[in-house]
Amino acid sequence: MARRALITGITGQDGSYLAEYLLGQGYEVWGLARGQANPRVSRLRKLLADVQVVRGDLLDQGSLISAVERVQPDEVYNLGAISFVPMSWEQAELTAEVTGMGVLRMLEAIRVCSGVSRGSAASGQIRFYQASSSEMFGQVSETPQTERTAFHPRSPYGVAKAYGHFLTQNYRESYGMYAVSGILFNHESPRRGAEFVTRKVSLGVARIKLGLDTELRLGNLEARRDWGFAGDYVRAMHLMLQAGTPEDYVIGTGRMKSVRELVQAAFAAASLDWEQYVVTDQALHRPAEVDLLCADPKKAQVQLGWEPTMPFDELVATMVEADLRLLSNGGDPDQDSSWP
Ligand code: NAP
Ligand code: G4F
Repeated sequence: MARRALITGITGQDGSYLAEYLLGQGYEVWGLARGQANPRVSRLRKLLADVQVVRGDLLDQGSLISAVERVQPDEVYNLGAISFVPMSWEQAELTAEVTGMGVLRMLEAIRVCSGVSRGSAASGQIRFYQASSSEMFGQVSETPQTERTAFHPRSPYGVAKAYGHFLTQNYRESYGMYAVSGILFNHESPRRGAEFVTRKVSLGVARIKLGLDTELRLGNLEARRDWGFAGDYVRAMHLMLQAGTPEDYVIGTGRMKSVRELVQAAFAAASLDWEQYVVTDQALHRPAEVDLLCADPKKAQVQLGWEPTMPFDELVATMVEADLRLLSNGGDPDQDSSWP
């Protein structure tokens, strides 16, 4: 019988790549989607008709229990979150509820549905993946960051992720559950939300190239990130749940670039000079910035055999080309119109 996976955050970037990957591996894939008429579900269905959808919300414990009872998954991937860092200052409580407490609700749903209690054997149980984030490192104490680097989150989002991370570890230790966290560094693709800097830049470049805009307004150009391709990172999620023992892993490329270098690469991909178009705006700076993030993914390379495949320049060029195609064909990224 096909193995069954339940993915929260199915309508997001990673949900789509993970669903695509697991379907290719022969899984029966179920996605948890919220709302009574979520337009992003139809976008997903256009891309991946074989994904089955179950309604539920990380804010609603009962809905998660019902989803687990209905799907009877072998693996649960908790990707659902308020994931945009600036929004976490504007809606800190909601971020704590969805991104933090949502992890508790999902773990409880699994625990209750598999009859796990303190001291009970937890063999043959549902395996759980938590989408932890390099944002937990925040103001970094060392570079590159490993599984042992201390956390110093710099946003309500980072704090909520740290709660989810420690809780996942705690359920593993308290109940013997197979529950792991992937500490993923920034990963991008043509399906990335338009609010994140890589996609904001690739869309901005495409608009300027097509004569639809004359400038691109950005915040801090000096921040540095370790950017990889989302398609590579979902393979790591799956590998973590196939390992003999449940452990946490850092996933990233080990290479750091600044936002300025991202901008240069993106404009160069469209044969444009970025300095003619980019305007910096103090209003887009954050109350507390994460200045740099750089992964040491050695543990995942050695223990899981995981490797990233797409270099930074290729990733950026791929995103610019995809947005040139999207806009040339009349697509509207703000309307969640379609996914490449
Ligand atoms: P994304 O595109 O922003 O997707 C977020 C998903 O969460 C969407 O499907 C959204 O559904 C869902 N969601 C929001 N509120 C929810 C709620 N109350 N109940 C259930 N689902 C809810 O994020 P992503 O880039 O795919 O990232 C996936 C996960 O990895 C997130 O947890 C993110 O924090 C984490 N992460 C991402 C990165 C990265 O660089 N991409 C790095 C480290 C960690 P709607 O469509 O209904 O809004
Ligand atoms: O693309 P960003 O918004 O991503 P950020 O904040 O690093 O968070 C992403 O990666 C995390 C993993 O480290 C995930 F957990 C999280 O869910 C999300 O996927 O911003 C990247 C950098 C920041 O330093 C920001 O200050 O780009 C800088 N930036 C400069 N101008 C900008 C802009 N960011 C955005 N979104 N918009 C700008 O105009």
